[in-house]
Amino acid sequence: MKKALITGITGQDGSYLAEFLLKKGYEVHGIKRRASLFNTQRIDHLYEDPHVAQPKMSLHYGDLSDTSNLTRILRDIEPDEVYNLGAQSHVAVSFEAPEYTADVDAMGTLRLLEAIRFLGLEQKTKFYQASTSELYGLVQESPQTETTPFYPRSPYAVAKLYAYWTCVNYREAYGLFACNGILFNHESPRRGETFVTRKITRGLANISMGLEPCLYMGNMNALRDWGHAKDYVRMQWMMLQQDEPDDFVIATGKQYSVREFILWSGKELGIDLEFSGEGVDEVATVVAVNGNMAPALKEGDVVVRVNPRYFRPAEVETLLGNPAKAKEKLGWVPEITAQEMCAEMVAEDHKSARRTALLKEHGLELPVSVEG
Ligand code: NDP
Ligand code: GDR
Repeated sequence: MKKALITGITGQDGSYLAEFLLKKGYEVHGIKRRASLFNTQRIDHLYEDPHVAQPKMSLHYGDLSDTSNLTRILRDIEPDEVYNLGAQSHVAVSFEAPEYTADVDAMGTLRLLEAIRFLGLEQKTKFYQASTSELYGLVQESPQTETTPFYPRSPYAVAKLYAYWTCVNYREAYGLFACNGILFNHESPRRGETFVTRKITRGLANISMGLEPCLYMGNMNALRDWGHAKDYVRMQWMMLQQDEPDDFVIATGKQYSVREFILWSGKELGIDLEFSGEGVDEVATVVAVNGNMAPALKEGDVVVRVNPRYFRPAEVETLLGNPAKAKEKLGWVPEITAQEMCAEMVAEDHKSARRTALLKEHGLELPVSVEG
C-alpha cells in the first residue's frame, strides 16, 4: 500500500485529493494546523475513528513554519509521495501579511525538501509542488505555457516563485522526483468563501433568500481561466506517476471575466442581471426574477456594487492557460466546464441559504459572515 502525505489536507484541494487517493487504495496522512475551532469540515466525511480501527487516513498536527515538526512527521511516515498543498493561498491577504506568506509558501517548501534530503528519502519520496498561474502575473504572452516568462505581482506570487525554483533546483541538484503543477484557478463548492467565485455564488444565494442585502466586489474586469478542483487533483496524482519528473500547466484554455461569472450565477438562481455605471459606481440590477429560487428579490433591486477595499495594490488582470503538454504527455483533459462548476456551486450555496432562512423563519437566527 502506497503512503501519501498531504500538507493542506483541510483545504479545498487537500480534501479532494485525500478522497481521490483513498479511492486508489493509498494510506493517506495529512498535516492539520492547531486552530481554536474545528477546521476539518472538508474532510470530516473521510474520518475514521482512530480509537476503533487502523484508519486509512490519519491527521498529524503541524505547520509549514516548523522545521522539526515537518522532519519528524516525514521520518515517522516515510511517504512514497508528498503533496505540498499547504499555503497562505489568498493573494489579497498576502499584501497584508507578506512576511508570513513568504515563510509558509516559500520557506515551507524549502523546509519540506530539505527534510526529505536530510532523512535520505530522495530516492523514495516523490514531491508535488502546488505552483500557480499567479507566477505569470503581468503576462508576457498569451496563452501561458510552461515556457512563458514569469512576472509575479504579489507577495504570494513571489513566494510561490521561490518555491517553484527550489523544487526545480532539488530535482536537478539531488535527483529528487519533484514536479511543479502550474495550476490555473480552480474552484468547487468547497472553495474558501473569500475567493471570488465562491464569494459570488454564496453572496448571491444569500441575497436571493434575504440573508444579505448586497454583494460588494473589487475588479470585475479580471479575466480568469477557471476549472474544477476535482479535475485538477487528478492531474496532481498523474504527475507523480510518470517515469521522469516534469512541470505542467493545468488549465482549461478558456477565459471569462468576473462579471460573466456573476451573470451565470444570477441565471442559476433565476435572476437576470444588468450591469450599469462605471468604475466604483458600477452596479448590477435585477431586471427579471424567474422561478422561485429568489423569493427576496424583485425587479429593480441592486444586488452588486463595487467597493475599492477589494482592489489590490497590484492586480493580475488576465490569465489564460494552454494545457497542451498535459494533454499530450499525460492524456489529461478537464471534464467539467466553468459553467457546470458554477451551477454546482450555486446549487450548494442555495441549499445552505435555504437552510439558514428556514431556521430564521423559526426564530433560530444564525449570523451570516459577510466580510470577504
Ligand atoms: P486553501 O486555502 O483551500 O487550503 C490551504 C491549506 O493550507 C489549508 O489546509 C490550510 O490550513 C493550509 N495551511 C495554511 N497555512 C498553513 C501553514 N502555516 N502550515 C500548514 N498548513 C497551512 O487552498 P487550495 O486548496 O485552493 O489550494 C491548494 C494549494 O494550491 C495552495 O498551495 C494554493 O496556493 C495552490 N494553488 C491553488 C489554486 C486554486 O485555484 N485553488 C491554483 C494554483 C495554486 P487551514 O485549513 O487550517 O487554513
Ligand atoms: P486569485 O483568486 O487572486 O486569482 O488567486 P481570487 O478568486 O481571489 O481572485 C480572482 C480575481 O477576481 C478579482 N476580484 C475579487 N477577488 C476576491 N477574492 N474578492 C473580490 O471581491 C473580488 N472582486 C474582484 C481579483 O482581483 C482577481 O483578479 C487564486 C488563489 O486560489 C491562489 O492561491 C491561486 O494561486 C490562484 O488563484 C491561481
